[in-house]
Amino acid sequence: MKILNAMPPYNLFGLEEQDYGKAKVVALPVPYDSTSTYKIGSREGPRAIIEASRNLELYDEEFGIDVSTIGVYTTEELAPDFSGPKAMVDRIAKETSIILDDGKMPVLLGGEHTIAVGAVKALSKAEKDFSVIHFDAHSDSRDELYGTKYCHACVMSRIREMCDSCVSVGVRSIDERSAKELKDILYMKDILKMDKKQIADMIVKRTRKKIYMTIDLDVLDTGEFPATGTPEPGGMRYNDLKDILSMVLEKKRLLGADFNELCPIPGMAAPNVLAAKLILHTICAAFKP
Ligand SMILES: [Mn+2]
Repeated sequence: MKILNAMPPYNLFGLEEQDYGKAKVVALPVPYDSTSTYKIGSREGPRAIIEASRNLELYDEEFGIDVSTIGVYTTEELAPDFSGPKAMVDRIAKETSIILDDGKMPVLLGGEHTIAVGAVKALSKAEKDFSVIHFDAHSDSRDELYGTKYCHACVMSRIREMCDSCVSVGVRSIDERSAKELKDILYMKDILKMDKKQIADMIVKRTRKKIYMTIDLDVLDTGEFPATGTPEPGGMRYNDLKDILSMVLEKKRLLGADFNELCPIPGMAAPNVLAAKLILHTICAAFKP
């Protein structure tokens, strides 16, 4: 039974039409935060993003398109695998592979950052010659933490094993060994001195035509985005990040993306709306005519 005056359906952007065949984008909600080491709660992230997204205008004024015309299909929430972090990464990879095999762009809604490892694992089987663009306050370059290599602090170490072209942007938290070894990091301290165009150009120059994007929302400044499990002060502004994404996607082909580490604060809607709007903008940027 369908009531006459219903609120928008419960899916990303509250779209009336959920036609998997026609959809170009498939949103996969992953309510998982089992390896989080500081504030837990990012398992509530996908739900908060979907809830906020149902209250947005679907028209992106920058690109002049309505996201509903692109076709976005939201799957059910992926259940956690409690046999361990590696099993969970494999489970995410399996679901992402199905989406890729169907010729659709996966957009994962986190959940903790480890979800990106599963997505890139699937992508590395389907595609060659792609780069990973990583926005994050943290380098996520530990080899292991608390007995697992599949922890939120090890994300980029695992991704670098699968993809030889990565760039991390906005980093302001890194251990000494990583800082000495890694050459593919654009630190926050350096990009602060550049304008948006220079930052975007640098990312474009360092990456291949085909890209995967993993966006840890804690790359943003804690003033604008306090809702995260591992906050670091001194981050990027929303408008800067949004414009940099527009400029990068102008030159690149987006194969997939994940938005992670939203750890909702009860009663505070703004960070959830920010995350939802950034996802809407990214999808519109990727599929603009
Ligand atoms: Mn982070």
